Amino acid sequence: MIHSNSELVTAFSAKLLNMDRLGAEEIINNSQKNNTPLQIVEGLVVPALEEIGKGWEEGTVALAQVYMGSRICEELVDLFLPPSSSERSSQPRMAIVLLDDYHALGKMIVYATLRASGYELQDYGRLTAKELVQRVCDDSIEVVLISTLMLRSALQVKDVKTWLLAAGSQTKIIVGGAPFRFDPQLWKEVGADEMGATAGEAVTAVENSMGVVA
Ligand code: B12
Repeated sequence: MIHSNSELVTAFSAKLLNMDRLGAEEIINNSQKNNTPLQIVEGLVVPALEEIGKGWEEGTVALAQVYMGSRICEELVDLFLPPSSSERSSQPRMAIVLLDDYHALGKMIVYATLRASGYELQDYGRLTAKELVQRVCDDSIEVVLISTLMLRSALQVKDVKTWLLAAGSQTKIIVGGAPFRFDPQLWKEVGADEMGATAGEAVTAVENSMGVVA
């Protein structure tokens, strides 16, 4: 398993930093022999991008490299995460959204993972808090998954919760993304019902909220 293989993560980050898409793809292809797609995402792609992000904070990596690295990952993840499961469950009515943020990769992975795990859900793309509340009410969504990578966006979940309650909606909110991993109490502070630190945990969070919804 990739788990704890920091050398492989560093090798993968180096390919991303050099914008060597073929080299990055080769590492993923080799990893597929002993790992599930989700293990590759959680054990290789996420830690590599975090390593690159640290480099950016420390000033050793340019924003263009962060951007290109994440674009390469988006393309590769799209290739190897299975698009769907044959046994789809459409219960409860669910949607996923990127809330006023441009960090799209996490949402894309959570969406693909849920679909691969048998859930059907709508992809709302990127919306503001106001737009999201409108869509959730119009579509009678029971569980909404919200991805944010910036703190400013994470705090807007509070508005979503307040406006949903004001509209009489009982929709459960599941949140995830960097701010919620950095501060383990934040999901409660913004009024979410569940939080997932990884795409795998998104599946558990949906199962938990189904218990609540039923
Ligand atoms: C790649 C990246 C970018 C890329 C994004 C490209 C893209 N298409 O996504 C680019 C270069 C564009 C970018 C831009 C910026 N970025 Co940026 N970026 C990152 C970086 C390095 C990695 C993010 C990433 O893609 N990770 C890989 C994915 C797969 O992981 P993930 O999103 O966390 O998702 C996983 C889990 O969190 C979870 N998950 C995610 N969503 C959800 C949802 C649910 C419901 C559940 C259950 C789980 C879940 O599952 C996923 C898979 O395991 C992070 C650093 C970090 N530590 O996260 C900074 C980071 C998020 N960026 C940051 C900032 C500040 C910016 C900019 C403002 C920089 C600037 N000055 O211009 C801009 C803002 C853009 C905007 N307007 O939104 C900050 C945010 C800090 C804060 N407190 O708000 C971070 C944390 C870096 C830092 N430490 O300063 N960035």
